[in-house]
Amino acid sequence: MLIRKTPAFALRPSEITPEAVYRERRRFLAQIGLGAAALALGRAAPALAGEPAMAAAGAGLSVGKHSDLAAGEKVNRFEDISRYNNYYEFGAYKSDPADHAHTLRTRPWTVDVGGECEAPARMGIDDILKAYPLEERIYRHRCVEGWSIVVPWDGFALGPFLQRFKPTSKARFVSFYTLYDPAQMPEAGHLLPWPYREALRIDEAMHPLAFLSLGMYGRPLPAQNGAPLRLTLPWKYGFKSIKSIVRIAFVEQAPETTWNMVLPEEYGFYANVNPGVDHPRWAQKTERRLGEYFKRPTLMFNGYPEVASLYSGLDLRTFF
Ligand SMILES: Nc1nc2c(c(=O)[nH]1)N[C@H]1C(S)=C(S)[C@@H](COP(=O)(O)O)O[C@H]1N2
Ligand SMILES: [Mo]
Repeated sequence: MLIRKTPAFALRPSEITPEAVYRERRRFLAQIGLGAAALALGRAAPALAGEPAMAAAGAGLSVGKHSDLAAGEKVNRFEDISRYNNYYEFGAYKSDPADHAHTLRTRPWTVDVGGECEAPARMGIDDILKAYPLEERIYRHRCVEGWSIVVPWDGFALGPFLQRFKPTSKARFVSFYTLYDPAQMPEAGHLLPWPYREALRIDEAMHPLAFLSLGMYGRPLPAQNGAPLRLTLPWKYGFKSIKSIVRIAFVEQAPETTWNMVLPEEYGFYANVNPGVDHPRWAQKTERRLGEYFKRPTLMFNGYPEVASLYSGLDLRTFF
């Protein structure tokens, strides 16, 4: 069986590359007489608040409210966030999505919303963009592979958007599906069951932190970051934050989710960030912030304790 053989994608060669790059860089700096502290500063210093948006491509978004929900932690540079990605439809290396996702056509784009709801609808992306005032939220993002980033996302709360389709009392869960089009996505067809799919319990989806991102750094999302719209769920491991959504379905039974389908022993439905529960291949106690050298402790719920009440009935040691 696939799962027992340790599939090729489980290796994630990209996880090796950054370490090698850092070691090489450290050796080089040591040779020219700079130590580890200078190394850390060398990458961290340019991440000034105003810089990323100016470096980003595309027309600016009109964003109203700005909320820093990462406790003033330094925002990563746009160049890092748009060139170090997980988007398996475009390849398994961190640089693949940036190199290949330009083939993704984000106009026209529609999102079908249906299932257990009174007002199913198909919405065009430009109507979704106008549905609510855009706000900026600076969130931490923690990937289960052990790296993390801080990103200023532009979009709006997921809950009110879902409410407009009037979910019925049978809507206990909500599913999200990424576009599946091998003509635009060179690697869709290998590795995973497609389309990529994710799901939330309905009360998780309605939590005010659950966010629908349409942009980042004040610009429309780059394709590699999940254009034209993706989820952003800051208290969950990154794989829950599904990209390039084309379909949303309200359902009664717990839906299938991509990584849980492939490796159920490794990826649970909830996938809340929890430093107390290790993934079989990656310890979760610490993480490496992109652009920093030293690891930092991982926080319960990724530092968003306000979601804890959603899980009061669950044993968090078993609910990965
Ligand atoms: N459709 C789709 N969505 C996806 C993924 C993917 O491979 N395909 N990868 C997930 C993972 S593992 C992470 S960590 C985040 C990465 O988002 P970023 O590239 O914008 O940082 O996207 C998530 N959403
Ligand atoms: Mo991830």
